[in-house]
Amino acid sequence: MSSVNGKAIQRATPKVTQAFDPSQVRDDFPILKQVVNGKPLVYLDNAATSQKPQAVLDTLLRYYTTENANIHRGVHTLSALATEDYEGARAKVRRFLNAKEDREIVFVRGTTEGINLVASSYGRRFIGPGDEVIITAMEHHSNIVPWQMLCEEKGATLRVIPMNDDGELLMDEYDKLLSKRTKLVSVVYVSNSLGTINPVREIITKAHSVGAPVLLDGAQSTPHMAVDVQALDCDFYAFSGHKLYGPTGVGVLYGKAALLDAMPPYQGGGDMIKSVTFAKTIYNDLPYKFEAGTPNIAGGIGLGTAVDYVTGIGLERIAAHEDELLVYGTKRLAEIEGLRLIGTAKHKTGILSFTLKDIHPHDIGTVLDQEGIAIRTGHHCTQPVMERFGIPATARASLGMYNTKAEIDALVLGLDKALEVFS
Ligand code: C6P
Repeated sequence: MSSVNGKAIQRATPKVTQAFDPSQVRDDFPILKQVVNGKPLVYLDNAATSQKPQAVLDTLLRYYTTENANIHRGVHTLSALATEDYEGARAKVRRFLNAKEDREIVFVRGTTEGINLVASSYGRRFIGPGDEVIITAMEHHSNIVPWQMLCEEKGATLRVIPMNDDGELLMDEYDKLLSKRTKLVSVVYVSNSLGTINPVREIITKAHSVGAPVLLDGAQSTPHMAVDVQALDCDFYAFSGHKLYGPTGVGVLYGKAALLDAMPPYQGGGDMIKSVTFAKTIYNDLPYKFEAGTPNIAGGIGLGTAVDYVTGIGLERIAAHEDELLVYGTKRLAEIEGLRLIGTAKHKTGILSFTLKDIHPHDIGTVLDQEGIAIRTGHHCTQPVMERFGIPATARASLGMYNTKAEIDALVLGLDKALEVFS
């Protein structure tokens, strides 16, 4: 364990694992060779979306140049090839998450759609007046608004687990919120604006003790740590391909087969049916029941390649590297006078969210952009988190597998420049 300003920083992966040298992977990402505003690109906006390795780009090109066709429909060769690759990608994701069966892997547009699917389908069927849904104080809007909409429609109540000043959940408060009224718990695994890794195993065990299923928002955990949905025993798990070095417009909802089976379809249309007459429609089996219409075929296949790529390097090694960078970045930022780190949980991943004196985060972002450094500024779709810390916005550097200590140094130099410009 390392220490910054007397504060212990616990690593995301307790296992001792050999971190890798990021120069080994940087060559795989063509965009990183880009010059932006006359400076080499320093890409520190990985929580928003990560860059794509050549292998993923090649897959997209190969798909469109050699086998583009609709899936599950045609008898012709291209359709068979595309179907085989798309279903092959599903099997890769199943292995990646260690789900029991391929039919538990539903392709969606991303985390947002995955959560909306559960709120619309599971929520509408199983949540009613007087019931309660529990979320946390650090949710992304996509894990707040769908539940608010559902609760409003059903006369149910949304309960929120509060957090402390470090951005850690108050688990005693969670215990108090749980009751037989709790019908679902939906929690972010890793916070996008604070970097906190939540104690999801404990959250799940406690929710199950009152009979409530748990959805994990895996948007920020999936790219940074190995996830085993069976070991976690979560009931639903949603993530986005584009944060996992895969294409945009595709993501995954994992659900336990028994739950998915009991849920009504989310959307109606082609592919989600076995037969249709004007009198009655028989729905398709899992997972197709939830995949109405032509999906993002290239995206799904590209996500399969991203999974192969990440697995080839090893998530433990990626996490070890990012942890090392997080410790280094936390220490370097602490040296800057007037910088306030937002999100100082003991257990966190590579998110460095901060304010700097009274400089508006957008101004910080603009100065850094002139230096070729990409970060995100704003509320990061977590307005309640900003409110909790009494700030309108933060500047956020978020780390990926290809980032280096030299890039953290460039960030610090850029922040010195911002201080110079705005002091
Ligand atoms: N966070 C960020 O810059 P989509 O847009 O569906 O791929 O992911 C939504 C989402 C859900 N949960 C969490 C924890 C997230 O971080 C995100 C996306 C990006 O932090 C864009 S707002």
